[in-house]
Order: sequence, then structure tokens, then C-alpha cells
Amino acid sequence: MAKLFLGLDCSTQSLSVIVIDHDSRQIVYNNSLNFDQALPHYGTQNGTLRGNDPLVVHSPPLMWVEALDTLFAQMKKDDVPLGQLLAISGSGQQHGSVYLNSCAPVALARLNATKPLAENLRGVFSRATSPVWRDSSTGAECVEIRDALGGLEATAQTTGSDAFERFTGPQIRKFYKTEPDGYAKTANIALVSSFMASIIAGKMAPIDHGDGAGMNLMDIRKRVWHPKALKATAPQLRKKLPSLAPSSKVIGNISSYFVKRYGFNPNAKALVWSGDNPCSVIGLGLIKEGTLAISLGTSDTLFGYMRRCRVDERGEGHVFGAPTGDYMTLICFRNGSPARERVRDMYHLDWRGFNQALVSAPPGNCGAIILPWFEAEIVPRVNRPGIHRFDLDPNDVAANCRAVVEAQMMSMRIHSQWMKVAPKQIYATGGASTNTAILQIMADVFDSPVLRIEVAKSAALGAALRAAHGLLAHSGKKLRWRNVVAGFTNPLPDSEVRPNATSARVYGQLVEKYATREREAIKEE
Ligand code: ADP
Ligand code: XUL
Repeated sequence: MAKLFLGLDCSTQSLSVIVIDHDSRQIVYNNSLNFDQALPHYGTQNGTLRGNDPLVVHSPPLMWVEALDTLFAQMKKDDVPLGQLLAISGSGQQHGSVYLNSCAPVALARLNATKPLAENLRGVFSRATSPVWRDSSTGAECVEIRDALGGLEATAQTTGSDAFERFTGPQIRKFYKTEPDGYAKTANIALVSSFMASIIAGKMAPIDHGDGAGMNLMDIRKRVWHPKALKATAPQLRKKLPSLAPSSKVIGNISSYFVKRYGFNPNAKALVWSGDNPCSVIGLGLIKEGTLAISLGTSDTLFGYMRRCRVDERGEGHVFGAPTGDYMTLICFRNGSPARERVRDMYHLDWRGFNQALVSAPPGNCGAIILPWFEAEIVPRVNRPGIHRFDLDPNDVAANCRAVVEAQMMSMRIHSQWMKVAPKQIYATGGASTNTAILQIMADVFDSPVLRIEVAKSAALGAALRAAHGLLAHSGKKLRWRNVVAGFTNPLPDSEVRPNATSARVYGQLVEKYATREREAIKEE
């Protein structure tokens, strides 16, 4: 019989599912439900709710609950053999938090299969909406937590990251300060990942070491809640948080709700969920050092596996737990695709024209540089948006197109140096990774081959692979991660872009000039 495993991904805009047959190394089903389109009564735009304050970005947790029912109903209709599934795990957008009252554990344990999930769980929230990772309204709380933990470097050494606005600790602190009654009524605080895992398992689920590291609350080395961080965040917090666990942990059997309503295998195991980035590390096969992933999406992110915990003392990058039991790093750059689009549109080009412009200027752009901070930047921290040009004529179309991509790649190289990883290869993913001209600049700046890998669903795939690994570990069998991911995570054939030695030498020098200009611009801010 086929060995089937299910992975879910509750992301910002959609709930996705992948079913894999692990023995034959095949994806046998995948589907996705877009929140705005499928559940318009929640009134979200791109999965989120916006109010008057542009810094506040929330989502309704009941929407995620209803999405689960809707997607499973579709799977039943599509004749997915749910009765054969052996284990289920999932991935959630990181940092988002769900606030539950004291009724939640009982409601989860007694889900009534004759009623929809949303009806079962409508009354369990002590806060109707969940702050998510796009929220950046907790600047004051970040300062308070950072100060209480002894400054930027100490905060990063303790929790794996400096205090960031989107991280869960600062978000919890803001809730406690601005809505003390709501905070007092909160008996349990979950992450998106642990909330969804709780529904599947029918009981409050642990938070795993990967997603737990995105909270500014976990001791990154000991993998336990850090007492000083809890104290700096809000009173009585320890009581409201679940336990921490490795992401391979089996919580129990799937809730009977899903067995009765959709015909799931009653012995299917429900595993702990993790964050989307830790899951993507598995879904992309990043299980040893030497390969980095760069995702060129709405934001550009650089991430990879890390064997030993090494923290960025400058507080720009993050260290999370990896599902392998080791670590992963992640750096998030806000001026990604939108910045490339801004320059493209400035000169009235399409992507073809942009690429022609890119290749008609020489590598290194004769020393011309742009700092493309169209929006406030996360890395490096730049609070005031601004475009800075050096030795660059604003009317020179080719040089400006080339400058923005070179700037992004050089910035990634500079700000990932703390990781001390010279990549042997880079996996490029995300919407802009289809653009070979951009990948050539990436290869030359990093002096490393770049291979394309299909990113769609890497988080859900990673979750399904984790389910396969977790079930085996639970039954006392050891399967090497290499064998878990084999056959699922190969780069696209013939997608390799090799670095050009002459161009790489040019960037080796230009990167120094870029770093100096960047430092000066930040000082002047
Ligand atoms: P998200 O992070 O929202 O999932 P995607 O990974 O889907 O985003 O990437 C979307 C982005 O891909 C768009 O904003 C667009 O700028 C970029 N993109 C799509 N095609 C190209 C192309 N040929 N060249 C450069 N960028 C592209
Ligand atoms: C990582 C981050 C995002 C979210 C949503 O720190 O904020 O990548 O996990 O995808």
C-alpha cells in the first residue's frame, strides 16, 4: 500500500495542501485555497485586514479554521484516499499569534462532527483578530524588550534575533499594554502553526523550536522559554504559552472530527507544525551547509541550514531552529521585487526591456551605484525611504536597471557575511527567479553557481516530508534526512547559471565601495 503523508501550509494569502507518496517519491495531490476568493465574507485583502493605522496588519483566525474544513471537503470530493494517510503535519506563516480563552482546550477535545469547524470554535477566541508578520506597529515594545534583555546584541544572543516588530513577543506585549482585559482573559497563546496543529490533534499543541525562535521568547541554544524574555514581555506569560517541542514530535492521533466528517484514517498521526521558513528548508532539501536559498519574491529572503548556532551580533539576521534539530538562518530584505518593478516602470519598460537594459551595461556598472530604498528597509535598518545615486546618471536607463539588481545582490552578500558560509551553490526561487539575467548577476556577485528550484508549495512539501520523517522516528526507525528529501527537491534540469570569473573579480572590489556608501548613507539618516 502507498505510504501517504499530508502537508498543509497556512500562509498569509492561502491554505495549501500536498499529499506525497513517499515510497514512489511522488506528489499525488496538491491544491490551494485563496482566502480572499474562497472566503470573501471575512473581508480580507491578500489575506489580511487593514485599519486606519497602516502599520497594523491582522487576520481573522476563524478564517483559517473555515479554510481547513473547505479544503478537506474539496479533497473528499476529489477522492483523495484520506483513509490511507499515515501522518499529517503543517507549516504556518511565522510570528502571527492566536489568542484563546479558557474554553479552547475543551472545545478542541469535543469537536462535533455534525457541525462545521467554525461553528465549533467560534467561541474560543479572546481576541477576534491575530496580528501577523506584516504588522510593524510594535516599535515601542521592541525598544522595551531589547532594553530589558540588555541591548541589541544580548537580545540576539539570547533569542536568536534582535527584537523585531513582527515577532510575537513584542506583539504580545502590545496586546497586554493596550488591551489588558483581553490579555487577562487569554488562557492560551498559540502561533498560527500551533493553533492549526491543535485543531488537527484536538488538543492544545506544542510550539516547535523553529517557529518558537521567531518570538523573541525562546532561549535559542537551550530551546526552552527564556524567563527574562517572558518577564520583559508580559506578566503571567509562561502560564499562557504551550510547551516547546522538536518539530518531529507526534502529538497524538488525528481528531475524530476529521475521521467522522471526511473519512481520515483514525490512526493517522498528528505531528507538531512549524513555521513556513523552517518547512521550506526541508521542502528545498537544504539539509547541510554549503547551499543557500535566495527567494526573489515580494521581499527578497536569503536563508539556509546552519549546523551550529551562530547569531548575527549586528542584529540583522535571524536564527531559527531547523526541523533537522539543528539551525537555520534567514535574512529578510524589504526592497525586493517592488524595487525592481519601480525602476522598470520609471523607464517605461517591460521585463524584456529591463533585461535588455541590464545586459547592455557592463558588470560592475563602471562603478555606478544605487541604494534602492524605495521603502524603509529591514536589512540594513533604514527607517526613512530614499534613493541614493553615486556616479550614476538618472537618465542612463541601462546603468540604473543594472544598478538596482547589483545593489540588491551586493547587499545580500554583505549582510550575510556573519553567517560565514561561502555557498557552493545557491538555489534561486520566487517569482523573479525565472529571470536569467538577474540570476547571472546573483551568480557573479556571490561567485557561485545558481540553480533554479520550483518554489511553489515548498513549505507544504516540507511539512509533508516532515510528517514522513516524524512518523518513522516515532516508530523507532531512523531515516536520514538525505533519504527523506531524495527525489522531491531536485533543481530544475538545465537551470544552472555559472559565475563569470572576470565579473566576479569586478564585484569583489565593487562590494567594498557599496558597503562604504551604504554605511555613510545610514549615518546621515
Ligand atoms: P510572493 O513573495 O508574494 O509569493 P512571488 O514569489 O510570487 O511573490 O514573486 C512575485 C514577483 O515576481 C512579482 O512582484 C514580480 O515583480 C516578479 N517577477 C515575475 N516575473 C518576473 C520577471 N520575468 N523578471 C523579474 N521579476 C519577475
Ligand atoms: C520570516 C517572515 C515571513 C513569514 C511569512 O521572518 O516574517 O517569511 O514567515 O512567510
